[in-house]
Amino acid sequence: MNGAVPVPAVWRAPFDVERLRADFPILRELVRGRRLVYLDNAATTQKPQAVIDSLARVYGQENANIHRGVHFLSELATAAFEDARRAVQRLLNAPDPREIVFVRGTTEAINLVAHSFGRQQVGAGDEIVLSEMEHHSNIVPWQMLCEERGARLRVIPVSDRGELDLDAFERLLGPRTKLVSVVHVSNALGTVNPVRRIVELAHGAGVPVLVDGAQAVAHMPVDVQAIGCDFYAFSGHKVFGPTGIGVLYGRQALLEAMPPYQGGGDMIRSVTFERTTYNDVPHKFEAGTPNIAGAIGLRAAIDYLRRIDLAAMGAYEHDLLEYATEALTCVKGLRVVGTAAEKSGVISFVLDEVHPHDIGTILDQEGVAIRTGHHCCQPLMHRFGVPATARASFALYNTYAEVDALVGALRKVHEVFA
Ligand code: C6P
Repeated sequence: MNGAVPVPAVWRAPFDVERLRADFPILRELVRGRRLVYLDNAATTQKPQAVIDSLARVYGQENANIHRGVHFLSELATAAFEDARRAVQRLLNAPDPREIVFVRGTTEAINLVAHSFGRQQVGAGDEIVLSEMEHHSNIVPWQMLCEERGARLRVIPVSDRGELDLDAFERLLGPRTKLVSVVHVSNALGTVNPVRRIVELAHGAGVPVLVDGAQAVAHMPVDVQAIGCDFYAFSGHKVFGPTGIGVLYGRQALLEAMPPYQGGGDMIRSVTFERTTYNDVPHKFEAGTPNIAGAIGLRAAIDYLRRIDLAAMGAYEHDLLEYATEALTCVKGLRVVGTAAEKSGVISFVLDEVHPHDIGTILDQEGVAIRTGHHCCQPLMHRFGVPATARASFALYNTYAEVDALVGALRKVHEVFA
């Protein structure tokens, strides 16, 4: 009953994908009578048994509210929750656990910064720099802030290959820039952005940087100190953890100076009708009962990732992506949207004369799960002149055979539309 998952030694290369797949029970499921081919990992990843077990253990044996009770279970749950915070700190190589704020997900993390840091720092005429490839979660909160404050968004353009124009970025930085907020890995293109360089340029102009890491953490080691960013956001459900839990990393000095985001229990030190004083960071930003089981489940996912040789995983995913890109490029009438030199995990594509939703529906009949639509990146779709794309997105448990199944299913699309 201690909430900790034993961590065996790291698995060494060669990357044993079949052994990994056995850890994910859903991959044994049949969909429409066929073995599931799950290629929608950018939307959400599947969960290893260790994460599923951790949730069952919390609710079956350890459930209590945290930071409140003096009883045994409450102390146990509090310790497990705070252990989870330290596990996230280690995952991101953050200097201090107080820099890890638990939130619902990437969306809430960005909203927290927009409401708290944004309202404090951004005034009329100020500017926030984003990129053309941002997810709506990293556009709309800033747009709402700009509307409220009379500030404006400046947008880093994206090239035809799906890469950021860093010269244009440098020109956008100016005395009115209050924050740069960019995605680490694009969910719609797969582009891996040079976040370290972006931070360097922004800091050179005295501007803090938020990195949206929603699509990065499951695919590469992330080191917030090496990146040098001021804020980093990700969602638990995209790194093999539960939904409803996510993380905002923030530099301690910034978090200390920021006002609370929401008011309520746990974020206070003392309350009278005249005045409230606030708790220390990170609790100042965690009003109300948090997703306790979610944080403990996320810790189980992090422990699971710690057992994996991330360098071998990265090499495997890279080869799989290359194989898939080549295989898809051979499909008649198919065009890949997003051909950046540095890519991770995602292939977006369009097929002549076939609407992406029709592709998705026909693939589903074959047991192949992909996502179709604008991927919450309407400005990016506009940039590429398409209303939507079909998107296959990969994770560490996907295989070459599944890529072949995708290609085979795309041939069925051709047959239907011939
Ligand atoms: N992208 C996709 O299918 P939440 O919903 O808060 O966990 O994550 C939001 C988010 C923010 N940034 C990026 C880069 C993302 O990819 C996402 C979620 C999913 O692409 C759902 S739209």
